[in-house]
Amino acid sequence: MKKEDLVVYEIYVKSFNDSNDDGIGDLNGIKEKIPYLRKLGINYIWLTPIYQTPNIDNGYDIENYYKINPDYGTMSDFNNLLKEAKKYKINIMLDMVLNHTSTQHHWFKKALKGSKKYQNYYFFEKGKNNKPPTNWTSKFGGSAWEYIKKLDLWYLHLFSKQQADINWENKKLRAEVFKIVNFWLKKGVKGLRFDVINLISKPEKKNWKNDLKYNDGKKFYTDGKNINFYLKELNKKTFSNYENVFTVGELSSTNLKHFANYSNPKNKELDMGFIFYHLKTDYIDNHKWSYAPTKDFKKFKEVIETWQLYQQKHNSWIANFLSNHDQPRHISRFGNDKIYHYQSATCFAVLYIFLRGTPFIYYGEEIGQTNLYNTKIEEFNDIETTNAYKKLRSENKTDDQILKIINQKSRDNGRSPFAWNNKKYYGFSETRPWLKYKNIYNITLENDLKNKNSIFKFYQEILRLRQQNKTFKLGKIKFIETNNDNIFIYERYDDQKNYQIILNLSDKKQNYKIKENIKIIINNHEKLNFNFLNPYQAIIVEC
Ligand code: TEU
Ligand code: CA
Repeated sequence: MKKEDLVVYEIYVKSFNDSNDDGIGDLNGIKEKIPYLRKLGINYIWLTPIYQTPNIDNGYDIENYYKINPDYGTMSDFNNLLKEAKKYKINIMLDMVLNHTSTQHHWFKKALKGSKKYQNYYFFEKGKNNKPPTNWTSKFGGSAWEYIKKLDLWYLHLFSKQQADINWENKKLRAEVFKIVNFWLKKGVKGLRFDVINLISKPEKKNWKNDLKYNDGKKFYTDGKNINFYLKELNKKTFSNYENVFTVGELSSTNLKHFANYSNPKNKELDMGFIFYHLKTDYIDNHKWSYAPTKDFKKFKEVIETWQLYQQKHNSWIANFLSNHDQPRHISRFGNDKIYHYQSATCFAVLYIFLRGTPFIYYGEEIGQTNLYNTKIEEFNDIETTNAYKKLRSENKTDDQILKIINQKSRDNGRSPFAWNNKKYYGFSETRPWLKYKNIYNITLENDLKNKNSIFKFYQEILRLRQQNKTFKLGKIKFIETNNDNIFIYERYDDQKNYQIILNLSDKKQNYKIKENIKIIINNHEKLNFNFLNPYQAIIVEC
């Protein structure tokens, strides 16, 4: 297998399928659905963290990297899942959270007891005049430093205070990390997704400085000084020693150049990476926790085009996606999940699946699962959201105003239990699931398959098309300018073929002249009019 052959399906383990009816998705639940995933046409499953955890950040706070979270099953369940997946020619990609551990991890506990060795696995620092060492902020709100009174030291946490950043400068720590990665590779894991991996290189210890410009510290640790060295070492000591392992880095706030270095094969770092700029186009003044009243595709298209063209030029590789476990559902966010459910689900699928790079499908999008549309604050679960709520309250916003914002932006939107059928809890479980999901439009796989227009079947069709076609896997990409922000057109081509992907991203007809005598390969509407595009119309033509 080559990297261009991968089609990855991300599973939020907690929410996919519950095999023992405790309301929490699990490994056996996933195993039951392997044939379903094969039918869809994917060949890799990325599992969000499956390790022992106190669950402050749903598993992104790891207590023991060698143990399975008992809510999800046992090590033998995991081995069986690997085996079953292999039968169906599906590989497993694990989530490696190597920027921080849970504060319940035994390293951290030893550090708290005063062990210098383990304090040096983390960043324990002296404060300045009863204040933290720097003014940096946590990505989940508040200071990035937490004070430990009995040590009179502060430790660094870029995420919640239960997620302490680990010190990659320390060789011993790095050796421990490589041991963890090799443990899972040895079992037959064939993919690794590295959580916020470009944040692992912090400044040298003596160089802790306040961020005078942005007050958040990002510039000091994003794509930090030794990052390329660490990645090369990780590559060399772990996954390069195994056949057919593919890696993807979550690259938080990186830039074009750094991205290209991480994923250019000649650098021997990573195979590909995620970027998020196209998903920040609905942040108002760069601020996530704001309500975006309209959709603006101008910026969105610009970001995609800029990144695609730059990475093509530099022989690097993008992991393309519109939804994941940190994002609202893209059908609710960019499409119209009520009136144009089928059309917008299929339109946005075509948009990203045919870009140059590897498509990452997020569970549930293949049936057009939507945002939560909660009516009460208490219905939210995610730590980022609950922290944001407190912050917004402190700014004197009312609950109604806040609800409007978090219904649009919360990560919980993307974490609802998969709706398999029309039973009480949608066939996810016999018990009330861990996260409430009202499913206001009653979207289930069962209903979708009964519809004349099935989103699932459309995904099957376009994945088949992509997988059978060299041009979509390896061809070049170019973008066609239009004067219309709602129309998005790009071409995939090589010596033999030339395809045009033509999309109307809006819920209104858009004037557009299509050449006659062309061969239509994909169309998500029954008809084709040569003078305009229907709402959310997506067509692929061979020219
Ligand atoms: O996410 C990294 C990250 O920066 C996210 O916080 C993201 O930017 C944010 O949700 C958007 O508002 C990774 C994981 O994907 C996420 O689930 C974890 O919470 C986080 O790292 C910490 O491990
Ligand atoms: Ca369960």
